[in-house]
Amino acid sequence: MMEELVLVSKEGKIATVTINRPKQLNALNGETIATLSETMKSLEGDDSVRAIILTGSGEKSFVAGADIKEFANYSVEEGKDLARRGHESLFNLIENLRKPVIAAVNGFALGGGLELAMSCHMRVASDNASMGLPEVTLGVIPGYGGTQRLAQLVGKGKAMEMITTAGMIDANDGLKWGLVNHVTSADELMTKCSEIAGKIARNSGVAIAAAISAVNAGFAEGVDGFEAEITAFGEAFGTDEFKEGTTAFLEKRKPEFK
Ligand code: CO8
Repeated sequence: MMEELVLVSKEGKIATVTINRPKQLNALNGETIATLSETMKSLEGDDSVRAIILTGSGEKSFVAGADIKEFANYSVEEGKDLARRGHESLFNLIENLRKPVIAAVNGFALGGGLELAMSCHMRVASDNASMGLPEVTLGVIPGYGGTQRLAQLVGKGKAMEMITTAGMIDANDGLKWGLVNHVTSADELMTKCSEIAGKIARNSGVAIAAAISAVNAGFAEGVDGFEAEITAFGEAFGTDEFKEGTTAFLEKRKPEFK
């Protein structure tokens, strides 16, 4: 029987998505990207899910990159098409998902793998993680948003160094550089991610979706992030969750967000 490429499990309001090609270190082939995309869309529409953890199967790798075997013989047009489809169907989708996605980086996060982790809303790395964008060793450049999102996270100088040297950094440098939010032991990784996801799940999902959109607006070309914030802030006053959150505070009880 064919192994499923993407596994989904749910515990309470938290869904865990596991990329499941451990023999290929979870390298992203087209089918895995398409399945991940469908999985994320379905979880976005699932009212029982409030936060998502994304990780890789096995103890060695989050994702070791795009599947080199698949694109090794591509033409210029095929390369462009592959990158554009990836951006649209998965990487931008995750970045703009209405529910926070936490990357649990459990080993190698290289090339498209680091780009996938960077499209998530936050990253927690185990202390055996190695992260880098080695594309220039293959004669290609990061094509799933790495040139943009790495510079946003660690600044232009460090991004230039990582991309041009193709070097890998460990979890502690990732933490120092702002690439990851937390570092844990391998054993504690999923617990830490669940703890963060649990905090998220207690808050207003409607407000969280609006906040994600406002933060992202500041990085979008031709969009005024401050204006986006003002609009989203005002719109929040018309939501049931605003009524519940403020009423609960005034009644000295915990809010119950649906
Ligand atoms: N693609 C395909 N197969 C891979 C990949 C990959 N990215 N990474 C690992 N594998 C496979 C290996 O081929 C090997 O398979 P097999 O057993 O059939 O030979 C298996 O996984 C295990 O790998 P190794 O034996 O190499 O394991 P090691 O522990 O010796 O090494 C490394 C681990 C260091 C992670 C090593 O596997 C490696 O260097 N992998 C490639 C890393 C890399 O260069 N990643 C970037 C790829 S390019 C990319 O991601 C571009 C993104 C943008 C694309 C935009 C659209 C084109």
